Amino acid sequence: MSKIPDKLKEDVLKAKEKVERYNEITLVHHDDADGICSAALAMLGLGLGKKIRRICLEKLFPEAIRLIHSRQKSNELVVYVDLGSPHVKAISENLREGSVLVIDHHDPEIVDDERIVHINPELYGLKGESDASASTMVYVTFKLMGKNILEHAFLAVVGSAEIPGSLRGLNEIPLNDAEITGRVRRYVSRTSEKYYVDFHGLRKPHYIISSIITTISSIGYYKEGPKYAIKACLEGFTKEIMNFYEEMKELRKELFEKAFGIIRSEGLRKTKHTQWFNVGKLFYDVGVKTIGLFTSQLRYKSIVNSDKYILGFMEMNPEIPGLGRLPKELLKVSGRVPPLLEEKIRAGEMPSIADVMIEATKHVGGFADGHMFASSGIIEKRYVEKFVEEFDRIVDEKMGRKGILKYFT
Ligand SMILES: [Mn+2]
Repeated sequence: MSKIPDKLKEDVLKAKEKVERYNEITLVHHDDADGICSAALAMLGLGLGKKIRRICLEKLFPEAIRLIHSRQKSNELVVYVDLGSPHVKAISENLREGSVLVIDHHDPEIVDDERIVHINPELYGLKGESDASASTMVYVTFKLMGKNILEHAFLAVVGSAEIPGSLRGLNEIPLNDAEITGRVRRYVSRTSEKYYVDFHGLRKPHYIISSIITTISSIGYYKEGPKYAIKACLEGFTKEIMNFYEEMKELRKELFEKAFGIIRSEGLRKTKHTQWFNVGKLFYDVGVKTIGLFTSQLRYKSIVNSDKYILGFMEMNPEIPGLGRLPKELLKVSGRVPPLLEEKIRAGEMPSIADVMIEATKHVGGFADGHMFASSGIIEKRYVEKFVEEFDRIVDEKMGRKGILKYFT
């Protein structure tokens, strides 16, 4: 059982003081299952009676940070869950009145600002990608505050499904609590552990519940999907919500068929190191996660060249539900790699797709994140060709550097 770090206890005391001092709350959360479960747990911890305005974001756009804090009142606390840590500097710069609580597990920036309480496993010497999901951090925070959320520990187990392998570190705290309340059963075999969750009566492994929640929330992003997903966390999958889930699955299937149709008839556009396509406004009314899911599926198709990075673009609906409109015409880009290229990246013969994409987006005023084999970013629509050119150039540059290094090491 993981010990609770002293620094975390100190930060929770600071958070408690903020939560008690402010009577208006804006809760900003991510749109995947971890973000949804974090939001549901935060609502329970803050008190369902409290006035809470909720904003679900697919990405924490700089413009969104500006909008959120330009409207913040002096009696208002903005709580970020499952996002915010990588952007605390921007949050601090935009913060004018009121305070902020960030509870996240993504790689944090560090900022010295009394108005911001920042809770993140990485700040306590733990790992955000394995020791704690955001929902675990939210659960532990409110548990330490003395809030009665034991009965909802299972939500943190569902949120933790994004962490690969067995639940370890701080994730074991909600896991053990959920076992005590009988909402989760752990099955241990020689090779793995499985967690069966009693999700308001529906008994399924935690990753299945997690994927249902993500589909509802992200495919349904512009259709109040996040609201339904949080409602499901608090009340279960009612018939109404299950119908919505079926509709979203059907919608995704239709859109994917249409997108494959476009690619089959038009082919992929090829450059030295990339193969790319743009579905235009086809995914305009579903969440931007859709292009990532679609591009992932494309990796195994015969139309794909096994040596080139795959880049999928979609036009993004600039309206953020509950917040406002982003000022520019933006594209979401998802980068994936075919299996053979993945081997080359693993062997260090080709550069990590995230490394290339982070640099390439910067050159056109956008931003990106990700890891060796998958990444995503946002750029302005007018820069798509330039971005692909930059991508090619940066791959060459990184390969060249590696080429030279070979002789010296
Ligand atoms: Mn997360």
